This record gives sequence, C-alpha cells and structure tokens, in this order.
Amino acid sequence: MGYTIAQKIIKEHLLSGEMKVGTDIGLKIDQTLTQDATGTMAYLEFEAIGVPRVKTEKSVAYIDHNTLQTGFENADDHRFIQTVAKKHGIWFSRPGNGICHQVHLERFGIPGKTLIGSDSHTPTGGGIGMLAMGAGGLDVAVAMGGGAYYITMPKMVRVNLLGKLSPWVSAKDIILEVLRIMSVKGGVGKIIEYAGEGVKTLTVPERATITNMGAELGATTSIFPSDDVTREFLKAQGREEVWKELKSDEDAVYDEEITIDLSKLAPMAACPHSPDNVKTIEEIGPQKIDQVCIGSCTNSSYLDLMRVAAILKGKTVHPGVSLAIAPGSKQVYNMLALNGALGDLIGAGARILECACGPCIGMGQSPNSAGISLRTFNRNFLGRSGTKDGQIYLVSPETAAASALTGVFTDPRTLGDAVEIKLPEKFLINDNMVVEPIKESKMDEVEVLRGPNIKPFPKTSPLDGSIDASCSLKVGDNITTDHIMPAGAKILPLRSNIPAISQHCFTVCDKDFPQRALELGKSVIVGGSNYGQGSSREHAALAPLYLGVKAVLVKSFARIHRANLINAGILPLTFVNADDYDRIDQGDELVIENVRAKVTNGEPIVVKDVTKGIEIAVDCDLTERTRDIILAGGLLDYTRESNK
Ligand code: MIC
Ligand code: SF4
Repeated sequence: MGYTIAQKIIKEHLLSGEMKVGTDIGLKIDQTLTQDATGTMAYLEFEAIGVPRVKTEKSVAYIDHNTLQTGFENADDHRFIQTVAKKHGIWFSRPGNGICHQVHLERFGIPGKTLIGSDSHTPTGGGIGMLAMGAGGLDVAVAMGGGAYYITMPKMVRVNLLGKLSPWVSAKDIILEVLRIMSVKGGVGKIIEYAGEGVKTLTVPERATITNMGAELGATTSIFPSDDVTREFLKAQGREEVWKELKSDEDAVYDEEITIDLSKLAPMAACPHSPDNVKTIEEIGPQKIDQVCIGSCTNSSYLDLMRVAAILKGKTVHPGVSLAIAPGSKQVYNMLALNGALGDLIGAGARILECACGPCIGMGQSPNSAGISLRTFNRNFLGRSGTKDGQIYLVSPETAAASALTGVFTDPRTLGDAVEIKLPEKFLINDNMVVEPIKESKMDEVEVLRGPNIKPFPKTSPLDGSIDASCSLKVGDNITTDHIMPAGAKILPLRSNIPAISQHCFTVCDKDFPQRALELGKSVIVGGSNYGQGSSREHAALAPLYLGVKAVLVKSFARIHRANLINAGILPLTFVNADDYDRIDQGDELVIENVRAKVTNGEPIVVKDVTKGIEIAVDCDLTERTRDIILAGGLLDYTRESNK
C-alpha cells in the first residue's frame, strides 16, 4: 500500500509508535518557531527543562504579536526573548521583520521537514510541503530540547482541486469553501492533503493561505505537494537548494475525499462569529460596511498586497470606511515600497500598519460599536477584534479592496478585467533583521534579561487521590481559546504574568469567573463540543491551573487545547453519554473518587454529582505517556523527572 505525502514525512520522522490511526506517535522535530505572545512562556519552560542548547536543525523566535508598546511589558518580553534566544542557539526575528508564518515560509521553510510552532497557524508551512503543526509552548520547549512531539496518528483527507479559479476568485475562497463543507470541527484528528490538477495553478503563498486556515477546521495540519511551483518559489527566495519533490503514491489510501471544482467558486465571506459560517458575497448583498483590514498570516503576501494595490491605484477609500493594511513581512513591505505599490495604497487613503499581527489579535484597529469589519484574516470569534459587538467577516484581499472603495459588500467580479500579478522571479532578500545566536562556546557571556513583568510558571502538583470540587463554570459548544483566555492590546502584555492574566480568564462569558474560581480553591469546568478550538495559547490552560481548575469535563476537545490541559496537569474528561451534559449545572458539587488510582490503572471513571445525587460516566482516554504526565502534575514535572 502506498503512502500519502504526510504519511511519508511521518514515516521518516517516527521516533515512537506505529502509523496506526488513533494511536500515539512521537515525531522528531526538525524546526521550531515561537512568537512573542506564547514565546515568553515557551522559553521560561525551555530554561526550566535545563537543556543548554537547542537540538533542532533550526529554531526561530519571532516578535510579531505584542508589538504595541503602551507600557514596559512588551518591550521587556522582547528583550527577554532576544537574550534567551541568543544564549541557547535560537535565531531571533526582530520586531518589524514580520509575522512568523509569513517570514518562516519565505526564509526558512523546507519541503519534507517537520516544524512545530507555538502558534496554531504553524500549518502555513504546509504550503511549501512541510509537516507543520501548532503546539503548546511546552511542547515546543521539549522539541527544542531534542524531545519528540507527540500527536495522535491522524486520518488522511484528500481534497481534490479540479480546474482553475475564475478571475477575481482567490485562494481564500477555496479555504472558505472547505470550511463551509467541513465546519470548524470537521478536521479534528485529520490531515488535509491537497491534490488534483488545480494544485499547480496555485502559487506557494496561495497554497499557504489555504493551509494556514486549515487551523480553523481543527485539523492536525494541511499540506500541499512540493512540485515545480514550490521549486520556483524557493528559487525566487534564493533557496532552490532546499527543494525536494514530494507527492503521494498512486495507491495511497485516504480516509475521506472531497472534490472542489475551482471554476465554480465565487467570492465568499465567513460571517460572524465563526469561520465556517460561509456565504457568497452575492448572498450577503450590498450591506454597508465600516472598516476593512488587510493583512494577517493568512493574506499578507506580496501577491495579495500587489493585487490590493492594483485595485486601489488612483482611487479613494470610501468616506464611510477605515482601511488598514499590515504587510506580512519586511520583504513584502520593502518590495512594495521599492516598486511603487505602497504609494498606490497610501494614495488611496489606506492606513498602513507595521508588519505584524496587529488587528488580527485585537492589537489596535478595533471597529466602532456594532461596526461591520471586512478582514482578510482567519478568525472572527466573538470579541476578538476588541469590540464586543463588532461584526467581523473574513474575506479575500480582492473582496476587501473592492468593498473598501464602495463602502458596501462588493463582489470583486464587478471590477471588470482581472488584475494579473505574477510572482517575482526574485524576491528582495535581506535577512538583516534576523539575529544569529551566539556560539555555544560563548553562551555563558550572554545575560538573559528579565523585566518585572516576567513571573514564574504557576505551581503544579501531582494528580490528587480524589477530586472533590464544585463546577465553577458551565459553558456551551465551540468555546474558543479567545473565550477562555482573551487576547487584545490590554491583556496580551500579561502573557508572561500568569497571576495577572488569570484575572481575565473566561471574563468574555462570565466576568465573575476568576474571583469565583479562586474563592472555591478547587473546581471543575463543564463544556460542550469542540471545547478550546482556535489558538495554541497554553495560557488557556495555565490560567485555569492557577485558578485551581482540576478537571475540564466536556463533550469533545480541540486537539491543541486538550494537549495543553494535559501539559498543565489538568484532567481532560469527556462525557461517555453526551446527554449527561444537561444534567450538571454550574455550582454543583462534584466528586471523582480514587481518580489517581483509576487513571493509573486505566479503569472507568465516574463523576458523582453530589448536588443532583447522580453518577456520570466519563472517559479520560490517556495514552501511557499522557497518563504519566497527568500523574506527575504536568509536562514540566514529567520532563524533569524523566531527565533525572
Ligand atoms: C491567534 O491567532 O489566536 C494567535 C494569537 O496567533 C494564537 C497564539 C496566541 O494566542 O498567542 C494562535 O493562533 O495560536
Ligand atoms: Fe498573528 Fe493573526 Fe496569524 Fe495569529 S492568526 S499568528 S494573531 S496574524
């Protein structure tokens, strides 16, 4: 039996386990990336593990999220990351160099290699044929130290792309169509591989738009073949030598297949407040809009912004619209500046932002009250923009630019002849904003600088014999990490200060939660399906840990968040019978007797709801390794113990 592309890469990197769907496998990790909002914790954890130098082929620390410096906190964190990176062998991408995923694709990504990043959109690297996955900071720390990265062997989905996109329809519309078909839960436990004749019509940055937003499917990752198009891209980046061909075998077996005829797609939008709430622009109709934001790791490539510039050239942004544009990388920004396209954007009235995540993570540009904002980003979760009642629609750069000019939702196909932008034969290559780490022999000369914002990792403890705790919070389906641990300009600077950031935990759903949980001392959270979808931020597990949450009992989990709970030593439980969710209420007294012994022996676990006088059967579903992590009180304790 032949292999899929992902299976081939997995096979080459397998350190433990077998490629059997649903079982635990350990992978050798070639490259890692971190960003600043998750990086501070990841490097504190790396220091705690105690390995002096990274053991990966390449590890890069990016500064792209917390770039709004309204106090000392972010600047202190950047300095910490810069010094810790220099000491331990990590390349440092300075603030201003761009968004981690865009820069990594341009400058470091290599087909056939494995990459994990402390950011859920790390699968962007799948656009260049990497097996690239989002992970919690602690998993990245372990991988930097040479440890394996563990995942559950995923199922394989093949998405056949037929034909070719019509003019004005773009890669964003392809992934919106996949989201419409599969939903935000549809990719859980799966790797999505793109195939078919349509693949060769898409450039690497376009493929990366698609794999980037595969994160919104809940997929483990998404991947494209590495072909002549990949080779051309790498050549234009001056890196042709790292190219290798990657394709699936003729007789590779997929668990699921989806076929999309590219020629039939129309411009689309994901409507509030979920990336899978997809409609065509035509269906939405010419509704008035207030804001347009172009950028983010999904759509801020040279091609994207050149198309936008061509649409805006010589025109003026509608008086009712604020248009903000953040180029994805210094390479993109610099090229636009040199070829005049930046002048076209400025001339039309765009508000140019630095190349960073910016509005995508609520770092500025929050829309007006109830404002309708069209964004080329990947997430439109409630409140993420920083405006609680903001109405965020996710669209392609073409739809965004066309609508910015008219002030209403506008199908770009009404603009007339399509703009033809080709990838340059040579990108502008200047890596002067990437700082090389110091030689190992000199590492003792580097002092790691820590500001007062950096507080130690929260206290962990081995799993208790029994858990006796109240249900401190009950939430519904599709709870995102933006609900659990909101981001934005005010809260993100607290990412290296767990006691302070915990005060914002779940406040989107219930402003009293942090206080209540602290007063209870120990508690359990109850939730619905796809709990923890979205970000890789381990703060969504560390803040509950700090607040005394011992277990989370839900209908189902999103992959990275479940791993983060385990890494934090919080017991992840699922209802055996989903209807039992309705029988528990917030405030109920819950007892899990002999939980330590049951987890140790893999015996069935029962949650007693003392308030209701009922017993509820739950699953814990741990592998030998994750069981030991839970028993130890989290991955840090487990790793320290295993290194002894
Ligand atoms: C996001 O898009 O939500 C983020 C901010 O990039 C996160 C990481 C974080 O919370 O720091 C992600 O996607 O993992
Ligand atoms: Fe940054 Fe947004 Fe991409 Fe997250 S999704 S890495 S916040 S640009």
